[in-house]
Amino acid sequence: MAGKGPRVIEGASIAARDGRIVFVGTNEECAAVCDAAKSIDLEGRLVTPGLIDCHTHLIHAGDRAREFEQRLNGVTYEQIARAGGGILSTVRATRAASEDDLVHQALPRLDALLAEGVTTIEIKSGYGLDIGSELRMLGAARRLEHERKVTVCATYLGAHAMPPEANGNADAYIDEVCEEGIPAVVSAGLADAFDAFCERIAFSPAQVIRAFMAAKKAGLKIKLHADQLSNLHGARIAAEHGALSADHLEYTDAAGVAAMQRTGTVAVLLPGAYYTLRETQLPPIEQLRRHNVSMAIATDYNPGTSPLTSLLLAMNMASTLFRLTVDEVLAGVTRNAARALGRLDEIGTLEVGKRCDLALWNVEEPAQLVYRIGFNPLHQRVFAGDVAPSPSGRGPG
Ligand code: DI6
Ligand code: FE
Repeated sequence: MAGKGPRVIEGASIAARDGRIVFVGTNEECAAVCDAAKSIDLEGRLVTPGLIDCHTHLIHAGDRAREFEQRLNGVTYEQIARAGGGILSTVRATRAASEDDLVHQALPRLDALLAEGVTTIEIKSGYGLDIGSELRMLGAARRLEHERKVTVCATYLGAHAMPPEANGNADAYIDEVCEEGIPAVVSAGLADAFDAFCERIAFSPAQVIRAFMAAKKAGLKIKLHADQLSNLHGARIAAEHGALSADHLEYTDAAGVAAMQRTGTVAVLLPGAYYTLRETQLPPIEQLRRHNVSMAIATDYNPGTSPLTSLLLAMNMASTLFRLTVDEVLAGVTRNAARALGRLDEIGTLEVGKRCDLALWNVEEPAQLVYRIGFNPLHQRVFAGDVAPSPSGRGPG
């Protein structure tokens, strides 16, 4: 697939030099212009850009299996959160973990994603909620780049939940995020973007706006967890402040969609959280489509509401639960996911000049990637031109 719409080129060749794509076209055209030092015959396999998981909370300690059980017994996510469980139980475990612990606990989750052809992942902080712990989470996220062949985009989710020591004073906590947290992560060079959770159980629109202003002033891009559980007009607020993306969007209204269209804010859809929470309110897919808002799909991997480390399953859910087409799903984990990270000039499509991040699949057509459930047809992953050993252990060719 290359160019504007997802487009399948039959009998295609891709050439790369120094980690970048230098040719995409037909085999015949390639034979005329390419002088390959090394070539691999993919025997008709489908090649897509390396997949991009543009919204995860991959770094944390502990898990929330108990809480999962409570929810099965009828307790709601909101009730658990208000009783000091939920996000805060992960905060306690994460604060107690070293950076090494955080890296080691995240690696199996990362490996599950890489095994499905993911080459770029966004990772948020937000389970530390004090400056030291947030920096440790972001440091651990960055370290994953040294442990594996993957690009990590790190996001400071300083306004995820209120830390217990804030004693319910959200305004004072937001002051701390603005005056100390943002400057600390920026001077450590540990974050590309800032994110917040705009919700009744988290932060109000006014508080989010205050944090956005500080983040933008410090040179961070912004994103927002918007309208997931109720409509606080998060999508509109995100768009009006120039956010790269507004994520979740189950309760977004027409004004929110229109605002996103005006500013080109990407809609990041997270069917894993929708599924886990047994949500019934669908994001406004048809309106997003009609307004040409770019839609991305991500796992939202987190221990509470989306313990999902399969982007392929998120893709299947996006089609079955949200009714996205195959083309929309593929764009959602490639081009539009790149856009949601502000990296479309670098990754997300197969175009000359971009990094040669590829997923090579044991399928012939894109629909086969989306419709299977619990099956991984990855043949090989290519990161910056580097062919990783295939998941089955077979070499290339
Ligand atoms: N929305 C979510 O779904 C997650 N965070 C957020 O802002 C939940 C995080 C958790 O429950 O640990
Ligand atoms: Fe999230």
